[in-house]
Amino acid sequence: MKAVLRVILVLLVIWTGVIAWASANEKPYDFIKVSPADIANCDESDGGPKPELVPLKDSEGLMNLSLLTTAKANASSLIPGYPRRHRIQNLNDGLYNNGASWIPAEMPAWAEIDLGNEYIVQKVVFGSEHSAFWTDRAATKFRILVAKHYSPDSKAPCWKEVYSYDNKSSAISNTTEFRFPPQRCRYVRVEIEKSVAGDVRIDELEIYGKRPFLF
Ligand SMILES: [Ca+2]
Repeated sequence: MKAVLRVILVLLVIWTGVIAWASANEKPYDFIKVSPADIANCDESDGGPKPELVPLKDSEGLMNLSLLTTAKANASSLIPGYPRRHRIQNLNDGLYNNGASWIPAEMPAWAEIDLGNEYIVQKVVFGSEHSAFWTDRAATKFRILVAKHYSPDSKAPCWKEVYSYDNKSSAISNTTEFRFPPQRCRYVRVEIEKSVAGDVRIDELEIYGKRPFLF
């Protein structure tokens, strides 16, 4: 019995050492840098609020993986006629509010981020506008899907649903958190089926998580 306990103790010491080594040697996350020129390029000609900076990590230390230099946004469509105000790349440009947002050309719609590599993801954050101004274009029914391998078809078996929302009496206007059990994935998609006061707007699609252990 003592021998077994001794082995368990040794394994615990080794495991603790491995964790400490991995933490001390973790590479820094390579985030995009939002410049004054990026902020100045936002289209505020509609009189809406100025763009606001999106955080790089949350209060728990999870990273905003959408702002990694490897992350790339994609979407089902884009509303025409607003080449600066509404763009697909505005989904992860690091700026909140209408002047730095995405709106699809039609509903239903989807917006997604390819993180560039696999990460452990456990929270998605989005809203219509961070500082309420127009109070329109808010999602009322949507799903959050994750995948390790890509398909443009949300019904493809590579996509796994990790969160669903359906409440027409409580539209997602403000920046809102959606949590789910940690998932190892590269692609994160928000598929929006319904919205109120116009086709949905997402001013920033934030994805929070971290690297897989020892990678
Ligand atoms: Ca944005």
